[in-house]
Amino acid sequence: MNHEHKWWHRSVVYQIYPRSFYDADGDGIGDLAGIIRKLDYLALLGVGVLWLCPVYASPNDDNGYDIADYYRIMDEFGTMDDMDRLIAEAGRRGMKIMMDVVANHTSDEHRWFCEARTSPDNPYHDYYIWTKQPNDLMSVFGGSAWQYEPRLDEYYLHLFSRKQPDLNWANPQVRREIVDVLTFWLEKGVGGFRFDVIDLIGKIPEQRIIANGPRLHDYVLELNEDGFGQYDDILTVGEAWGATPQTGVRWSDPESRQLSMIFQFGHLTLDQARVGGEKWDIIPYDLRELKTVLSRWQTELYGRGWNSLFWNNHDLPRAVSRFGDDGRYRVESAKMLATVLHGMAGTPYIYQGEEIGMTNVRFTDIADYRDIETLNMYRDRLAAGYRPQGLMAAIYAKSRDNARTPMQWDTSEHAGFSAGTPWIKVNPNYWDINALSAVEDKDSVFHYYRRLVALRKTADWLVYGSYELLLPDHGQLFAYCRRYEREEYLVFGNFSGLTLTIDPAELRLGARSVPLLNNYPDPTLGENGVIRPWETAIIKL
Ligand code: TEU
Repeated sequence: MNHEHKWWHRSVVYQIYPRSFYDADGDGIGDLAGIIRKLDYLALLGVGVLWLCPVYASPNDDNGYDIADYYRIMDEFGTMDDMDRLIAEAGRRGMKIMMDVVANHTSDEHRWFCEARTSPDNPYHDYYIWTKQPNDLMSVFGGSAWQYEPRLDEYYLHLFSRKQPDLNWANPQVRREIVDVLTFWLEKGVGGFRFDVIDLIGKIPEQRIIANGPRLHDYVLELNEDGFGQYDDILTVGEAWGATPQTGVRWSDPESRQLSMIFQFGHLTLDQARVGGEKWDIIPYDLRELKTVLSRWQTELYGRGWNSLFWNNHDLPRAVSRFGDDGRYRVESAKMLATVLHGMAGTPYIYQGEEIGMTNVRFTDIADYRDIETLNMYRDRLAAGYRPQGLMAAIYAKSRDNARTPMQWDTSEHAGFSAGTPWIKVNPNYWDINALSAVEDKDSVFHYYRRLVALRKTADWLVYGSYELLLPDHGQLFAYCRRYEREEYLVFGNFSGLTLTIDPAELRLGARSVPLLNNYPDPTLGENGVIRPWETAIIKL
């Protein structure tokens, strides 16, 4: 390793979707006071950072990813006093707060945009991106990315919803404003930032350059040097759908003064049609490809950059439903996915509910869905002649609402999330799957995650060891070795419900192998080389 050790090399980040985490005041919407009440639960899990999805004032066209004021808290979530209290109370328990910075766009209700659309001469007009001649760019949420503004006889760019106009990063004042936002939150004592769709800020729409624009890294350098780089040890992570392992090095090598790490999505787009397909056009994924993608990131960033490790977030379906078995082997497969991910080099992220093995949801009535992306897709594809049944199947597999149903706390009404009526229905399986029973059961997914989180705090091999993929052509088994100084560890996971037979020597297992963590008793493959359904282990060789 050629670079300095950082506190976040040993930490695990827990992502909170505040709207669905815990509702302390009974209005059906999670809030900051609710997060404060659950801090002891999070401290028990052992995580070091809490990433909050946006909590700023917002009309909620995209659940807070449309910010109307970066300096105010959303009314439903509480007040700035609550926020200060959350930072302090988390800090007392050894946890830092990571803010979600949505700076590619604002809400159309942001003061800047309200001014911008009044006149081409208004100083805020140039905070956004306008044209007289819209091209064929499409919005991620459907339809044209250009919206006509009759008052100006111009169109503004919105890569997301019409209520999310894109900021013009070529304007130095815009960049100054965002640095000011960062400084405001840093002064409050937050420990990190997650930058929403950061790879889009260098766009040149007239040339159809959207991700990875030519000045992207100059802008990020500026955020670093003038903003968070002025403070010690800030953890930063950028959402970068368009990243490759090569650009990943640039993003995360400390020498290029960009971010601590990025979120890349190469492993999470393998189950969508390759040619012209969107996430809704689902194909089965191939484990060999999944291994190739994750292994490339492991080896290419080793000693140069730093990886983030995640299966889940607020935009993605639940991993246990997507890559595991959310029925009979739910517990085994949730532990397996956790092991294979946390066994790698990088900073792991746990999305709320993942630590108890929460699953996808199936609402039979489209009216029970809330997500703008899901609802727009359903409307547009229905109009284009798709069958409702097929659309519902795609929604069950991929809707962002799979991740957004309320956190399941206990077996009381609405899973103990709210004393009121939740803004989105709870998953009815909360009888089986909830935090209270997980904490009480020492063999639960929760306690397994706890052990993984704890291991990262002490095990140098886990944090700094090299990575080598084993059996790359095996279609069900994901196995790799980590090596550090004279120690060697095996991590394996069976990504199937099949019983596999593997020669123990192929996994370098020998008489001296000692299991550290496993989801079945005695995972050393015995004499017959048997790996059971969804079996996983970490073994010292
Ligand atoms: O997501 C970026 C993004 O491109 C998503 O729309 C993603 O492609 C899609 O959700 C996958 O299904 C970020 C945020 O994480 C997301 O919640 C926001 O809606 C989006 O930016 C706009 O701010």
